[in-house]
Amino acid sequence: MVNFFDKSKNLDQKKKIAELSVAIVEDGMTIGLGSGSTMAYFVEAIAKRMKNEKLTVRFVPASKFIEKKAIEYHLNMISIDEIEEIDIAFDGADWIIGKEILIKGGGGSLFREKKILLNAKNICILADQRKYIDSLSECIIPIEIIPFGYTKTLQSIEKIGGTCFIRKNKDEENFVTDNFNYILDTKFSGIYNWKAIHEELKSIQGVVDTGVFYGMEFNFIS
Ligand code: ABF
Repeated sequence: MVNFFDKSKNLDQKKKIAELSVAIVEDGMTIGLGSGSTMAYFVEAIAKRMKNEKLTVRFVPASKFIEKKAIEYHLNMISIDEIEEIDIAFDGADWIIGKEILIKGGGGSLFREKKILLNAKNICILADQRKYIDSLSECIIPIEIIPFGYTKTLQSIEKIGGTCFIRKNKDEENFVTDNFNYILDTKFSGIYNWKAIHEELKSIQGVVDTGVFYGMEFNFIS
């Protein structure tokens, strides 16, 4: 089974990719900030660039984690509800399948990340080569669900072939997303049409969204 959480962090490569990516940012842009460890490096790198150049850039953070990082580096932030559109959204990914499907959500921010990417004119995915795969015969899909009645939602997902593990935090309590929801890390075995799985999951009452990202034009920086 492909396990999200079993990846070496490979931090040097992530840092290099992040430092490469900030060159794309232009004065006057509104930039979407996804979440994850590579994006934390991106915040550091863009803050350093902005210290040396006079750039006016606004940032739209996709998670409380990256918002905290951006505050630490004094980036000018704005809410997604205050802007028309995002010029470029930068984000990481857990798996990249054939360059048209991303599997995301290892950090638990999938809903907000998807909102940012869906409202961006351009999308840059920062990911080292390890994340590129041709297909996944087995994969863990993070699914964000409403806490009320979550056991029933879980049973509905298992009825369509998922094996669900409710994500726990470091205190062994149910992990709670920035939207006060739960995450079910769900294993599906056998080569699946991940788009069909996503659509089927989205039709289950109680499911907010899944970590399957597609139907967007992704640009990749590796
Ligand atoms: C985020 O980036 C999440 O969707 C995903 O879990 C994470 C993976 O990237 P990294 O390896 O940089 O932490 O967008």
